[in-house]
Amino acid sequence: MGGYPPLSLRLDLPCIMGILNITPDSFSDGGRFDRLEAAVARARQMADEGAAIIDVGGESTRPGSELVTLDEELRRVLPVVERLHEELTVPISVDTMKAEVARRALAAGAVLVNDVTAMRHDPEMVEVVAQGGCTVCLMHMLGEPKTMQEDPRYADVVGEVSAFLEERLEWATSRGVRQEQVLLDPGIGFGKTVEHNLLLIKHLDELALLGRPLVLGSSRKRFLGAVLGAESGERVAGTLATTVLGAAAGAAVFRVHDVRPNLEALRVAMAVLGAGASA
Ligand code: HH2
Repeated sequence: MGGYPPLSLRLDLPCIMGILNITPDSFSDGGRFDRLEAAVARARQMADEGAAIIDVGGESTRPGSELVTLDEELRRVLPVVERLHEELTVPISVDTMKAEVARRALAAGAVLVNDVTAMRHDPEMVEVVAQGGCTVCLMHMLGEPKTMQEDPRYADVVGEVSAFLEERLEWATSRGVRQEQVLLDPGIGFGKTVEHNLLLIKHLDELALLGRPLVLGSSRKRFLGAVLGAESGERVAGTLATTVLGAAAGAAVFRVHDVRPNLEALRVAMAVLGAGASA
């Protein structure tokens, strides 16, 4: 069954996944040690604010970004996962498309692999996840990060994203991954226009019909700036609107930068949605 820790993610209630980006520009210009300390402090703060998962990523997948080498990604991610595992009790997710990074992060204490390529990038990823028995998030992306925002087109974005996620779920389960390990994500901003993103959030409930918990990653993304007519700024209030709509549609995990406000919005949304249930 592999030497990894047992699955320790409970998703019976919607929860917040805090984003921890370990990219050179993420934490001021300190050296490696300073950056490690800053990352640990940021993770601790997000855990204190109520994050149920910390998602550690060493490779930016923003539109137009370049990919990093395996060695560099390991250098960025592993020390952070090790320290968080030692010092915090919050479950750790690793945001990677590389099987070796996932394998080493799981061995260091991570319990979730967040693969924005839905295991299409690295042929060994599926075996790492199947053997590790960890949770895996399979996300939809059209194209690849460097070029995905160049004129993305769909005839029916919701239907196509749904069909893609269904296919990836079947593909994974036919290769030894259990259904219960899998989370699905529409991939907000990954090869989508503003309208595509809005439609996916509007119709999230249709993706919930796939029967697996949904992850929503809309935090501070560009489409919010486009709606608000403000490209700059942190777009926190815009993100909260999507969190509330996502909660109403039954999404399970909200991947966000701003933990406290999103958790508060989620709590209120859940209280309203649950009102009367125990009367
Ligand atoms: N979005 C980003 C990265 N990883 N993972 C999932 N499951 N869903 C997402 O929507 C998602 C993701 C990109 O967002 P951000 O953290 O703002 O940028 P970066 O790639 O630089 O980390």
